This record gives sequence, structure tokens and C-alpha cells, in this order.
Amino acid sequence: MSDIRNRWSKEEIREIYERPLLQLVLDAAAVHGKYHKLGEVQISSLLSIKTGGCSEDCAYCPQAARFSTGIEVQALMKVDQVVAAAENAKAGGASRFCMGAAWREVRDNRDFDRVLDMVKAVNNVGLEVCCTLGMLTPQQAEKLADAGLYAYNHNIDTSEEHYSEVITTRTYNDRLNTLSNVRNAGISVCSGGIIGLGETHEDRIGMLYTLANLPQHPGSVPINALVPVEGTPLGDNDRVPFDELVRMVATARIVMPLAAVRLSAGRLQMSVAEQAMCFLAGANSIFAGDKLLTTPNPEYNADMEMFRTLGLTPKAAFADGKPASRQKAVEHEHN
Ligand code: SAM
Ligand code: DTB
Ligand code: SF4
Repeated sequence: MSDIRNRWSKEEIREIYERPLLQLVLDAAAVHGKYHKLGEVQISSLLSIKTGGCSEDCAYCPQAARFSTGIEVQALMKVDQVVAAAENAKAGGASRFCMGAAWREVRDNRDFDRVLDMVKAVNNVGLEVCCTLGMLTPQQAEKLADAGLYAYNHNIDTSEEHYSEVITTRTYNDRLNTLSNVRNAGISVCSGGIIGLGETHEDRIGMLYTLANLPQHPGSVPINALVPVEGTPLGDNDRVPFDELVRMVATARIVMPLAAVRLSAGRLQMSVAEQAMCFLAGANSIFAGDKLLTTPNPEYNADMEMFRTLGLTPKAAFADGKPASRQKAVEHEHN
């Protein structure tokens, strides 16, 4: 049977997730070696283009207006500021540039027009452009694709069952609809979630079940460890034990062999040895830069030192295919 399957049962995923840790890592490393170059890691750079003041109630998020977390609210950045950040990221070895906005959804207004200009400008820098802007209509997804957007990040965050414990201002289905709008526009889907939200192991299996059963596996799957932020309802949650993160990365690698599995939020609390085990278990992408959206990330120099120590190499942009607009053209040719 092919390794690339879009029908997985929860039992099958559970059987993988529950393997003894070292066996699980070995199995994931074997899948990884078949589809990827060991040690090749994509460096993504993250920029918060609009910060805070969000109307949603995501219990983990420092940017939700209803929690007092002390972050500084910032209006949408200017295009030239974003281009400067993108050039800087490229000089530092990044191949993907992800712009995040604290929006519930995109509205058809001048801010969206400015984001479209940002997408075009960052594309011209020669980076894979990614955005995470909240929910999208099919038309908005088309406009982003036409502007040259390569990927769109929209996390399902947790299992369908646990979702309403974490977020009440939108549904799991709202999330899945946006993912389908993104996919239909020919944009690469980036979707994953967070561990450490108070979910059970069954919820983690459930989250991977949803992702692995999408009509197409996401091009990338971010696995975030909760960064507990004071003032949010989950601010006092315990740190996720590192073996649980490894287990999640390895299972994601086995059930979605082609995806880039991104070791996302939470790296600051991990040693190089712990991260090394994640790379062995199939993680092949990170966010580099000393800030995520609003919380700290490892220093750039420390990450470069880790690359040297572990013999990691940064992955080039567009190594998996063409920019989104051209992907669409290719797909149409084949239909
Ligand atoms: N507002 C848009 C949305 O929700 O899709 C885009 C930005 S939102 C901050 C992007 C993702 O960051 C969320 O889906 C969540 O998975 C992740 N995130 C937010 N706060 C986090 C935290 N404290 N720890 C880990 N991940 C977090
Ligand atoms: C993702 O899965 N993780 C990134 C990115 N996609 C947008 C965001 C992590 C945010 C962590 C909390 C913060 O810095 O505000
Ligand atoms: Fe808003 Fe996104 Fe944060 Fe939820 S995760 S509060 S939608 S910025």
C-alpha cells in the first residue's frame, strides 16, 4: 500500500502514536528518509503585520482584545516596512516569509488591498510568501493566489471535539471551509495545531486524523507547543513535555509523508538535543528570528549555531514546486 493515503482511521493513527518512543522515531525517520533529505530544514520567517485587538476568543492567544496581556496593538504595517523585513529574512537564509494579522477574517477593504500589494512585493524578493489572516471567502483566496501567494496558514489547532473548549467565536467547520477555499484557489495549505491546551492524547490523535484525511494533505503542518501567556485563560498551563512533542511530530511525519512538518512555537524552551530528536523524527521546518508574532523565539545566532552543530542545511525557496499562481496554471493544463 502507498504511504500517501488520505483515508486514515483513528485506530491506525492511535497505533502509531502509541508506539514506544524510540521505535516511533525510527519509523518516522524511515518515512522521512524516503521522501525528504535528512537534515534539510526550511527556514521560515514570521512577521506580525497587524498586531492585537482581535475580536476572537482563542483561549491561548495574547492578541485577543478581550484578554489583558499587555501587548501593544499595532495597525497594519506599510508595504515598504514589510519588504525591508523580507529582504532581511532572505539575507538570513529564510526561504519562506509568513505575514500574520490578528483578524477574525479578511474584509474587502483597503487593508486587504494593501496585503495584496505586500504579497506581490515579497514575491518579488524571491521568497515563498505565506499569509495567515483568519477566515477567507473563495473570492479572497483567488485574489491572494493571483497576487502570487504561495501558502496560507490556517490552523485547526486541536481536535473537533476539543475545539469549543478553546474557541467559541467560530466553529471547526468554519476553519475547514477556509482550508477548502485556499486549496481550491491553488494555494498551498499550511495547517496544524497546538499541544498543551489541556487536550487529551485522543484529541491530539483526532487533530492528526482531521489533517491526514483532508482531500489533500497540507503542504505544511505546524506543530506548536503552547506558549502560555499571562492574561490568557491558558496562561497557567504547564509546559508540554518534550517527548509528547516528539511523538506528535513523528506521527504527523508518518501519516503525512510529503508535508513539511514545522517545529513552530515553543522552541525557546527546548534544548538543541531535544530539537535534534524532533528533526530526526521528521520535523523539517522552523520559524527563525527572535520573535514569533508577539512572543520570543530563539536568537538567530543560536539557531545558526544549532544548524552548524547538527549539520542542518537551509532549504531553498520553491524547491517543491512553482509559485501558487503558476501552480494553478499547471493544474488547469492537466484538467
Ligand atoms: N488570526 C489568524 C488566525 O487565527 O488564523 C492568524 C494569526 S493566529 C495568531 C495564528 C496561529 O498562531 C493560531 O492559529 C495558533 O495556532 C497560533 N498561536 C497563537 N497563540 C499561540 C500561543 N500562545 N502558543 C502557540 N501557538 C499560538
Ligand atoms: C503557526 O502555526 N505558528 C505561528 C504561525 N503559525 C503564524 C504563530 C505562533 C504564535 C505564537 C504566539 C505569539 O508569538 O503571539
Ligand atoms: Fe485572533 Fe488569530 Fe489570536 Fe484567534 S488566534 S485571537 S483569531 S489573532
